[in-house]
Amino acid sequence: MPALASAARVKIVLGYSTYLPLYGSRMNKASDQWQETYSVLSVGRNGIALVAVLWVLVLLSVMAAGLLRDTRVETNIARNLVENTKAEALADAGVYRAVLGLLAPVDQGGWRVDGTVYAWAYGGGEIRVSVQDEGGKIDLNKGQDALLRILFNSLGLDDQESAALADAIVDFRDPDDLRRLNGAEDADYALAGLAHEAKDAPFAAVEELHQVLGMTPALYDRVAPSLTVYSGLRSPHLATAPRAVLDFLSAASAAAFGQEFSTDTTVQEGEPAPPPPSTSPLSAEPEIIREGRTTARSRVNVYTIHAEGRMESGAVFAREAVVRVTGRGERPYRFHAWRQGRRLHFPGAEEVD
Ligand SMILES: [Ca+2]
Repeated sequence: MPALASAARVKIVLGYSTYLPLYGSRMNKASDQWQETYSVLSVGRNGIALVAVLWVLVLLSVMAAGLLRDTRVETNIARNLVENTKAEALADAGVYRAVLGLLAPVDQGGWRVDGTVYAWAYGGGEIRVSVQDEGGKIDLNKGQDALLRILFNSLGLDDQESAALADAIVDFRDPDDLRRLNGAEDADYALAGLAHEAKDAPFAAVEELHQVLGMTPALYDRVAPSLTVYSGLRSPHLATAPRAVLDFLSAASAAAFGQEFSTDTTVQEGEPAPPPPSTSPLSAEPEIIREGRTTARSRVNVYTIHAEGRMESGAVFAREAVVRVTGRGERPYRFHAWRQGRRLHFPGAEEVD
């Protein structure tokens, strides 16, 4: 037993002694492999993690940049909106200041109505206003067809086109359905595929000219500043006529048409061109920066006020209003139209959307 026990112990010892080194070497070998594999895996994992972190950083940077840009754009939009609203308020203030100027006669400090440009500093910006006497324009409801023909002729239309448009305008406003030689009544509008007919009633606004057969938007833009529905005069009051009206009248034959126009005019031949707008600092009171040619006013008492407000940021807003000034009672003036106008007095300024 002792021998067996000894042998067993030896075996056990041997077993251990032979096994343990073996086991140890296996363990060591496995451990080495593991270490090797692990180190390879470890390097791979570290690399992947690094790449992932870099991608996340890139993604975050892109998101941050996008957010920053969006914020900047929104801030700009908000600022532009505020500036544009301020410019609009300035223009509207200019309209009311002009009405005040129209309530007084010119010789008592009242405003001129011949397109003279007034300017003053106000509310952190600048206001420029001009007033045009509607009496100086051609009345769409009263203007004779001959006058309308010359008007379209002077804009480059040939004789036939001019006659057609002039007749179509008269047909549009006259109450009957009798077609003039070159005109257009209901049947012609239907033939042209238009949904509307001739109005057979006076023009309520110059904009209705768009509905007249043969009128194009481009032609309308050119002719509209010379037209009105407020004067009630058969021929324009020349003293206060806008430059466009005078130009076409002077281009026409004075011999043929001169006697058809009213002669209460102070228009002088060869008058100097209006001076350029002043660049000196403005005062808070309206002052003339571009003079017209007359201090006359027609007896129509309806005026188009063109007012523009400009902020220091460059935001500009143009307001156009048509006002009838009576100076009587509780309502000494009444607006016929109130719309956004085209920029005339601040050309080249930054457009703010
Ligand atoms: Ca008619």
